[in-house]
Amino acid sequence: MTAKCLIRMELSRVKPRCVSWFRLLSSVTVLCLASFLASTSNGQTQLVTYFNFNDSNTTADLPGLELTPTIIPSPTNGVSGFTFTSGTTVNLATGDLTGAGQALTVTGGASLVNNGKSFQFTINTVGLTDLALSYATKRSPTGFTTQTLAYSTDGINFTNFGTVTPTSSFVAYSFDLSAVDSLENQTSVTFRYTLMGATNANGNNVFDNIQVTGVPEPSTWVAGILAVGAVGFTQRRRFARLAGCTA
Ligand SMILES: [Ca+2]
Ligand SMILES: [Ca+2]
Repeated sequence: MTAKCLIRMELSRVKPRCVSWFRLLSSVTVLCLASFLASTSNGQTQLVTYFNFNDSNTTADLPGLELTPTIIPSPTNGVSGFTFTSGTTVNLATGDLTGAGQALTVTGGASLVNNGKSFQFTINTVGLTDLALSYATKRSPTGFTTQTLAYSTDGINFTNFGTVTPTSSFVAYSFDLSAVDSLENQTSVTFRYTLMGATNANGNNVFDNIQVTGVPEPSTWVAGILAVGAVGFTQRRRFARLAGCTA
């Protein structure tokens, strides 16, 4: 028996195995793809960060978790400090079972030091599009009359995007930033609140249930699908080569 003949016999033994490898790997690829799709939100709006202040701190809260970021007095021109008072269920995030709890409170401060002062927080929006900010707020009779909202992608240059005139009871305010493409897919996006108009040291504004939402970029999950597909294809070729099915 010639060497050529021996090789041909060996190949005929291996080829049926190639077919089953192909089937197995195709199934694995499909399963990976299905689980990947199930694990993504497929372009639906999701909570990016959330502050309910029910633990009386300024670190973000998601159900059961304590996550960054943290609300801080702005590094330049920051408010003198925060206190916590009774909160609200207005603008409570879906699925948050912790209730009204506490809320972030800023007073006019001695000599009305906090008029014109700011607080802020910074988030990462990589892979996100169509951002929106919402929160509940109210004022006491001598508290700040105006809240100016601004965003920044460098923490230095801010662009105003809204003004809120709080009333004596909690009201939710929402800002759709989906048209502001410069905020999307950024490692650092800062939201800043600047307060004006308090007429008494104890006059205050109260903030609760600050939400930032976004939509995962289509490119993120499409890239994921392509990556899973590419892995499956590469594995198929590798196994086929090992089994002698292709060059
Ligand atoms: Ca609260
Ligand atoms: Ca917290």
